[in-house]
Amino acid sequence: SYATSTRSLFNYTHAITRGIPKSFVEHSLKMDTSEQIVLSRALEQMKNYIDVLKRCGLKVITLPADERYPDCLFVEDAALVIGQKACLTRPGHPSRRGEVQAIKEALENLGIKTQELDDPSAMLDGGDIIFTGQEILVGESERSNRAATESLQRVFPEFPVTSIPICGMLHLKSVATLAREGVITVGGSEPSQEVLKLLKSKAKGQYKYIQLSHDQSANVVFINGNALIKPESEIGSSDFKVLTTELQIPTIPVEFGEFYKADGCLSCCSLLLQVP
Ligand code: CIR
Repeated sequence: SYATSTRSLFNYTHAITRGIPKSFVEHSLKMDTSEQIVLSRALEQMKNYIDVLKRCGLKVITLPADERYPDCLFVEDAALVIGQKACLTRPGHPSRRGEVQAIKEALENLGIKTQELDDPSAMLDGGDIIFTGQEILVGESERSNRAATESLQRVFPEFPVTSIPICGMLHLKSVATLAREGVITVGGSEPSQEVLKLLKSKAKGQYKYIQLSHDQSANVVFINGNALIKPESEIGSSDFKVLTTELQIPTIPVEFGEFYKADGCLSCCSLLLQVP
């Protein structure tokens, strides 16, 4: 069994999500602009995603979209929340900095204490952070830097903060996530294999690694004993089979193709919380 004493850290009561601004279609940041986002489909996929969060037992608070921030639906990037404490981030791309204020207010309204990064040179996107229950792994990317890692360590002295330099991907979580207690899924591209090597050599905790063929299959969301995964139509039958058999917990397929066109992964559209 993979069960560890950290189980309770992954039992959530609430999730914060955010509406999709119309500006998402044309103005969201995209590594590859060749595929046109279809807003109606994105809205449908978001609605279904929220339904799945509710099925996992969460009360979902959906903040209104802000047209000024085309990427504001990707709420994961604005904070790292562990228990009743949150560290607000300073998103690495300037167009996203303003997203954090609404998240700060929503967290505080729920009784979660927020702290800021204490170093003005810190840059951090939540998509670069994997909290494993044993430690905080932080991708050092084009969006997140060493100053943020060090600052994050001061906000969460109770967990080791381990920095993982990455390149060739947007975020650490674009290619690796904690799929359940003690289990990390990793994608199959060459840059992902580099990440796997670094995780094995630098992580302080002990993990089982599940290797997948496609990078986007590796973004799994672990909620209250369930794993949200992408459907077979998006990740192919072999990765789908690996996830549904090897995780050994119920898996829930969630379509997310419209968000992937803007480099969004399953985890990016929610902040998972334990509200007392
Ligand atoms: C961006 O480039 O910032 C957004 N278009 C995508 C952010 C995805 N965030 C995440 O996976 N945590």
